[in-house]
Amino acid sequence: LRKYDWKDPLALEEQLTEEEVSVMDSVRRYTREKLFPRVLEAHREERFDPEIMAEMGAMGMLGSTIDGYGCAGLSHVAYGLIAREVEWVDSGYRSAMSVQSSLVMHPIHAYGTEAQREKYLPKLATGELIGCFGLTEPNHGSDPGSMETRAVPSSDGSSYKLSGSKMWITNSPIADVFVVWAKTVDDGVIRGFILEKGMPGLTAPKIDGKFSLRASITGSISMDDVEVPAENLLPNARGLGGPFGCLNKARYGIAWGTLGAAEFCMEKAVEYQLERKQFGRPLAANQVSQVKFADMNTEIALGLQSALRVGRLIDAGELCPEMISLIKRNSCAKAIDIAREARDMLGGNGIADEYHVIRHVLNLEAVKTYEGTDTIHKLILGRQITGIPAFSS
Ligand code: TGC
Ligand code: FAD
Repeated sequence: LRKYDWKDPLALEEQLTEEEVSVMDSVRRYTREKLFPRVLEAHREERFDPEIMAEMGAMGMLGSTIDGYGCAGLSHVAYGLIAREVEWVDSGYRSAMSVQSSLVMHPIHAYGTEAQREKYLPKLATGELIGCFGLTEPNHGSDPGSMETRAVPSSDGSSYKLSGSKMWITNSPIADVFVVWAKTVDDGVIRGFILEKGMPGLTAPKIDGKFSLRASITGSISMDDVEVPAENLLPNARGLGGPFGCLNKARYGIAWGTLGAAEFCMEKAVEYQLERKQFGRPLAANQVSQVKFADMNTEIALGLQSALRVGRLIDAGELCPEMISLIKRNSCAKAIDIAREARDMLGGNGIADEYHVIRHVLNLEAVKTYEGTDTIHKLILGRQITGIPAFSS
């Protein structure tokens, strides 16, 4: 009989390739030795250190599924494993990595010209350039199809003038490259544009006072007649399928990442309850604690298996957006339940940032909301089950 390993209950590691195990191990070393020691202060001071992008770049963690242009050309399973290790430390660091990889490098690679790929991808891969993705607007979050940002083509077709604003944009205050989605006024079609820091009329102020993802920087984007050369249009994206193609990748990464946060919280609760004694014995000796640990272990193990299954399908060219909705919302919901339960199991210490669990609880609130809220992903599944879209009349 095999021995049960609660740190890898369904033997996930045996289902990985040698390369995937090696990526997981080296990213784990980096995140635990170099990222984890910084996160407490970063969270307290609401600060993201851009140097982290360069470090991730040096590790091959940015745009890791892209072949060429200085990228690692890894499998989507490896990308998921990277997200899991980073989010074990903090969802905000995973945010920075996934925006750069899935929401900035992916659209340039998938929808851009060869010249755009060569200009931007190598520097985004090293972290020398930082990118952001502007889809959400102050008045349009779950319903990006109603966006108000407009792109007016010049009479000679050599440029576009972009006007509008984007809200809740990860990395925008420190971004060099902005992938922005706007409707071209002549046809009302959503198109993607690459904007660069310093373009006249473009500003990206920071949003202060977040109680979630404080180690990630978030801002808005304001565009006041920003003149964008026509060569900065992403030619191969038309309609909502463009931004959603990017969201598929990022949502998939979140499905792995949030389980990393859940693993951290469970490990912390086990360690704490084995050490702390009340009524003359370890808290972990109570049946109620063991039942909670069994539930956590089960949800994490099943969640990781489902993320692995979807990753293997993506690598086989069988991406199914609804499967991604299923695992994104499930991982977020299970991770937030586990983090809250772990917080309770640490008693009063559970609310102290030095124990890190409350930070994960707070972070997971935002992760449950961005990239499509829990409700929106349920409605995406509901539409497939019933054939009736419930978003609007
Ligand atoms: P709908 O009619 O469903 O679709 C419009 C067009 O888009 C296509 N499409 C997709 N294509 C690829 N992948 C997907 N997942 C797709 N979903 C839809 C669809 O085929 C159609 O194409 P066509 O050619 O027929 O026009 O559109 P809808 O307007 O009814 O939208 C429905 C809904 C609610 C599902 C959608 O709007 C939605 O998903 N809303 C959530 C918005 C969202 O996720 N925003 C995320 C912003 S970015 C972000 O949060 C980054 S956080 C980063 C971090 O820090 O980690
Ligand atoms: P709303 O759409 O106004 O939703 C409010 C509530 O109503 C939610 O509970 C929702 O589930 C519910 N709801 C909405 N429609 C329906 C319906 N039809 N039926 C039932 N319930 C419904 N966006 C980007 O473009 N780029 C980024 O980099 C980015 N980073 C982010 C970082 C952070 C920290 C946060 C918090 C958000 C970020 N976002 C980003 C925006 C994010 O994607 C949106 O917040 C999200 O899509 C929800 O939109 P909203 O906030 O406008 O909420």
